[in-house]
Amino acid sequence: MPTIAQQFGMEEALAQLGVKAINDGTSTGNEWFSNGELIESYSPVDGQLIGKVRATTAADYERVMESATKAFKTFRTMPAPQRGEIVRQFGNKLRELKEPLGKLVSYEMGKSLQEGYGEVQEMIDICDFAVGLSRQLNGQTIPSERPKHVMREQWHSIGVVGIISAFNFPVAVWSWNTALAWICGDVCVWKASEKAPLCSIACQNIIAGILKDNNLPEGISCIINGDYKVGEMMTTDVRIPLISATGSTRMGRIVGTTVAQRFGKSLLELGGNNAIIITPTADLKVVVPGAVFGAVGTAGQRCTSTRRLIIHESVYDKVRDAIVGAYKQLTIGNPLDQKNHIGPLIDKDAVNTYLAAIEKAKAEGGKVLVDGGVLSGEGYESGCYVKPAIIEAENHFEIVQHETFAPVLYLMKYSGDVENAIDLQNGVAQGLSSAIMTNDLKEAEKFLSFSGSDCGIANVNIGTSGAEIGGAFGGEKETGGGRESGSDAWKIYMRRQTNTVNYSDELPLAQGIKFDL
Ligand code: UN1
Repeated sequence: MPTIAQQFGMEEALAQLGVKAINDGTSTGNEWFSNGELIESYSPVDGQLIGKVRATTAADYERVMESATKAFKTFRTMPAPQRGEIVRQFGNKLRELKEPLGKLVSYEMGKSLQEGYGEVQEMIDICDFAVGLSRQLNGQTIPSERPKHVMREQWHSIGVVGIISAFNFPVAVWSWNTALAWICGDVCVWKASEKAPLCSIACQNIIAGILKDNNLPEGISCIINGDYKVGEMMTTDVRIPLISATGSTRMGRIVGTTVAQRFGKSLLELGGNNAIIITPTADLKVVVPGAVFGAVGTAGQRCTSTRRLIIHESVYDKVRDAIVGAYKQLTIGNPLDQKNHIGPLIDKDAVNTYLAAIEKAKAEGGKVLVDGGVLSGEGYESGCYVKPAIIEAENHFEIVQHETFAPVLYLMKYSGDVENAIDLQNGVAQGLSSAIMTNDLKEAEKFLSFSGSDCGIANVNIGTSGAEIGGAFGGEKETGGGRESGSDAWKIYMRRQTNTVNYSDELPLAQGIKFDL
């Protein structure tokens, strides 16, 4: 019997991506070195060892930072549209390698192959976006109150950008940051998740080839690997003016305070507790796929995953039955096999967290509508496959107030006006994504108004996950307040400078102050 890796051409994919059995986990571009311990990457798909990555030591990190700080000095002098050209080539290379890279994401992280390809597509999309943006890093001119004076604003490169990414989007989140940072003239140091380190090797190989073809120096794209201690090297390092970190609220609290203490900037994209409000006029044809994909897509391991459905009492039974019915159609198994909807959780710790959440919800009075549990037997040998669960619960339950990175969906009722649903939706500490299903214009606009959803993302007749790259991505409250990818998120990768130029022969002071000598 061929193994899953053989059946789905993983060996060829790894070879195409330059991922070896043992890889150095530290790189400044085309140079690779690493003196730390080996991190083993096991696939949650079949429990097999895919490869090993050598972690970054303090000395390796120093070498990276020397290279990055040096590269910044030249990279920032390159005209922004020329930097855009590099990102254009990177996007094209990703188009060529979409299949192997999508497969690696799926096999190392466990998301469905479709979602693995989707993640690479997100990388391609952000590259295209960044290429256009490389000609639009515009400042403004501002009327001066003084005669013969000009005021303007410029955006300058900021320096070395430190990126800390999570296992659930092991390639896309890196590219959201790098594509923008590079066109802005910054250089990047990426600490990938130790749960998906091979993805970082593959990405670095892709960009390193492009940098080499363009005779660009080492240090523009760097990777480091290891546990949180390697991340700490960056968060405490005054040479890194911006840390962009994706992960749990617990991690973000530590990163945010550490970076703030040294007056660095941070872009935090942390936990979500995303709800869909389902109103009496909601169309079930939209509600069911939206809610189900939101809750079980990526096995509930997106920060945008749907955790709560807030359903109007008048349609509660109908919506509940439709969702429960749809769960019966779900197939769980090898995510590389496109007949399956749901792959495994990332590891056994995640499985234990999932099981504990279900127990806690029950203990708090939750009523199980679709029972969870760990799957075993043929195809489930990794021990990471779980059944998506649905639990009727109350918003104030402690477990409902927390983000559990697993497919556990809480159902709750609201009565009366949509404001009551919005109160429930906002009644959590997190503020990433939210949605309303309605055909009532007034309800939709209330939800989007200043007194509506308090989240960074608020959708109408769309689920909570699956944002496009063109919008600014991120959330409020414990989600951390950062914005990545589209809109004007590029500004965080630059520093703003206000210039006032006097072309008169006098020195008039602002605010009309007289200072005669
Ligand atoms: C994440 O889970 O960290 O909106 C990012 C989405 C994806 C990105 C999720 N485009 O679901």
